Amino acid sequence: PQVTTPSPVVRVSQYACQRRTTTENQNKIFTDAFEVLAENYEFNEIEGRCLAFRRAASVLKSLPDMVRCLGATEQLPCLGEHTKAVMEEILQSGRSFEVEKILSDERYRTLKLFTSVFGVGPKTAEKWYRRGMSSFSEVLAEPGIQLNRMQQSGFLHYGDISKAVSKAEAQALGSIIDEAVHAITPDGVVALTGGFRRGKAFGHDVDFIVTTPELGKEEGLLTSIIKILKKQGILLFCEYQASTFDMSKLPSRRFEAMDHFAKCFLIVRLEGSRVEGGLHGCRADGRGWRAVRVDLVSPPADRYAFALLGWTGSRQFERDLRRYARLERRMLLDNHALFDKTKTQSKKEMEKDLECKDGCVVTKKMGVKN
Ligand code: 8DG
Ligand code: MN
Ligand code: MN
Repeated sequence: PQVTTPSPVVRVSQYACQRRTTTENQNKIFTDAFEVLAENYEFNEIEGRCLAFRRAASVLKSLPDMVRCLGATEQLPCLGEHTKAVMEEILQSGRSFEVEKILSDERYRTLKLFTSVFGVGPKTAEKWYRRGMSSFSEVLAEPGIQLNRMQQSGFLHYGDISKAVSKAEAQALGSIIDEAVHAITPDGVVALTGGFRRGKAFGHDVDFIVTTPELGKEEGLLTSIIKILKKQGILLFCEYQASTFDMSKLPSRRFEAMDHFAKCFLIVRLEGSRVEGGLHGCRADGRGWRAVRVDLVSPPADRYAFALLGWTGSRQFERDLRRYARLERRMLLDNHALFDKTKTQSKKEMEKDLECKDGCVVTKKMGVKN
């Protein structure tokens, strides 16, 4: 008789940075549903539940196979009752009533539409919705509304920048940035980061880190790149934020999602002739170019590793990496540096951390946003 050995119990870590995850998501049917729920909680400013669903999605994305019965989730971390109830419903009927209700909800649909515009966050979207608007044409026709520069460009290039950017397009932009940087300084460094560095085939933008090996020489690098792109006539939008980085002020008390390095958020005109295999998706209007969102960040060379790690993402991976550093290694990680906390932390803070670690749920009340 055949002896069946039980399949080995694979322990899945509660930390995304401790889980091997491919770009192949076998559990899209669940994670798509979770994302709708998370987003809806985000719109309603219920941070804890939003995070819980994002965390659950991240766990399912790391699994090599699709979950086919609820029993298979027993050993998995970060899946609460609500999450499991949604999964059960999907397993039984292929859909979730709660998710479908949200998807047909007027407020959710409107906020989702408005926040899809570059420069429009949940606050602005909510404001427009409350004033009774539910379409772009209503927003654009409303006399009392002052769009900022970013939002104007967001609407102007909406069709292009809401379309996914392909790897070939990211590479073409890479060579444009590369050329600009090397025209400024021959030893300049350009690294593709964000989703494309993680191996994704498509992205919503293209993220680059640019710097110089010589410390201090990176100052002014971004403004010089911007000048070159402008001169080439391919800069459709640019918001530049100068560096506010000060090593002597680190580590900052509160966890920071954003960093202090010089950065710019751009919309770049990309010629199809520069892209191997042409532009992604066929163009009905016969234009030979498309607009692409590009982010550039420019840390000093000695902060390069931390900036690269921080900008590679995913957001969940970054959150868990910092949480892992804090709770399992007693260290503080951000986009600038890694600090040993054991020397500086008070007893009270230490106890707080231990609570977080055991509970897995990090609430707002604890004052730790991660
Ligand atoms: P996508 O563009 O394909 O949608 O995915 P992504 O590349 O993972 O997302 P992203 O929104 O471009 O962000 C890339 C990483 O950059 C993400 O882990 C968060 C990180 N990041 C920072 N600081 C900042 C910042 O100031 N602005 C933005 N937009 N992202 C930042 O660490
Ligand atoms: Mn990106
Ligand atoms: Mn980005």
